[in-house]
Amino acid sequence: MSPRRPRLSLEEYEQGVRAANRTVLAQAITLVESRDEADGQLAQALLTRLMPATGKALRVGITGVPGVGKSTLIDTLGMQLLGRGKTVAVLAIDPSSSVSGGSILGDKTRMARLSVEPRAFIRPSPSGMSPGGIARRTRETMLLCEAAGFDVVMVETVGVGQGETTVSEMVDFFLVLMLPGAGDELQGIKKGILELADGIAVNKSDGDGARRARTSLSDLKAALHYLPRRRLTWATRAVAVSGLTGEGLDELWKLVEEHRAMLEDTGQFAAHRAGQQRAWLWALISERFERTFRAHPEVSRLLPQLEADVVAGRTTAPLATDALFAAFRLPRSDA
Ligand SMILES: Nc1nc2c(ncn2[C@@H]2O[C@H](COP(=O)(O)OP(=O)(O)O)[C@@H](O)[C@H]2O)c(=O)[nH]1
Ligand SMILES: [Mg+2]
Repeated sequence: MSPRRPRLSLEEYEQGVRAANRTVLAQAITLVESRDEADGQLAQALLTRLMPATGKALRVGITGVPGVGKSTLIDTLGMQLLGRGKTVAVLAIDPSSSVSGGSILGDKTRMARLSVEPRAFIRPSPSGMSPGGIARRTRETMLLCEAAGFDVVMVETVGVGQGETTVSEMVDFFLVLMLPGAGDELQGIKKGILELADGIAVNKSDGDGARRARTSLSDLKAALHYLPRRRLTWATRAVAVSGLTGEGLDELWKLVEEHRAMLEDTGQFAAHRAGQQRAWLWALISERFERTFRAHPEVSRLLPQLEADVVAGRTTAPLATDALFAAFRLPRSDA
């Protein structure tokens, strides 16, 4: 950890977070994100203490290509929710800003109204090196925000690679934003994401875009009939919205609430949250396992050459994996 950052005591972190002290909450998130081992131990102790205070927020994941209007929509929706007496935390994960932080600033200015509201909290996080563009500690950050008492936690991510799978595993409602007229994509890359979506919003349905958005919406609704359902009790629904004007956001939020009520009424909510916990466990196991594996002296000695051989086609990935696992001295998993 940076020597300039004073480390608070466990009690100070706990009390500060519980009291929704934003400075302490931000410091606690930095602690949780830290790769320093002592920080990691303190972070785990803090999460253990705060666990009983978590689980009460509505967790919403919002995904879509850069420029689709996620931040703008979150700003407007967040303001509407504040108007209804709710408190809102936003975790904005930005894959492009792991070094400079440049576009993170962009995100904060896109949420210009929300970012100055005392009952809102915005945390931009660089996704860094995590697979799929997910910040390494998004789950833990979400739990800290819950312990601070936020009613709604929104996670903004760019739908790239495997990332959206992970976010859909963390949230209660997974919303995919689309642009009007992006119909072709329905057939291809977007299909995988759409199958994970609880709701889809065709955004920028305003001005010149309104007509195209309506057309897209009916295409989308037709296409949704052919997608496999994620659960029997919920058919993915689509709405047209404008994050800029706020048009359709009421309907969108009703959808989120209806979905939540459905999970509770059908007794699926507890299982859903249990699934999130299980996914968290396995994410941590995978992460630690990979770290341990890479740090193994023999593995780290062989890895650069084997990786280069695989890339150049001199050996195959399965053979290289065999060699590495032999080096790691583990019985080979025949999966
Ligand atoms: N017309 C229109 N433009 C929008 C809307 N939402 C966002 N934009 C514009 O689209 C651009 C990208 O928005 P942003 O919220 O940063 O997208 P993000 O990358 O998905 O977070 C900005 O120039 C916004 O002003 C909308 O609902 N309607
Ligand atoms: Mg954004």
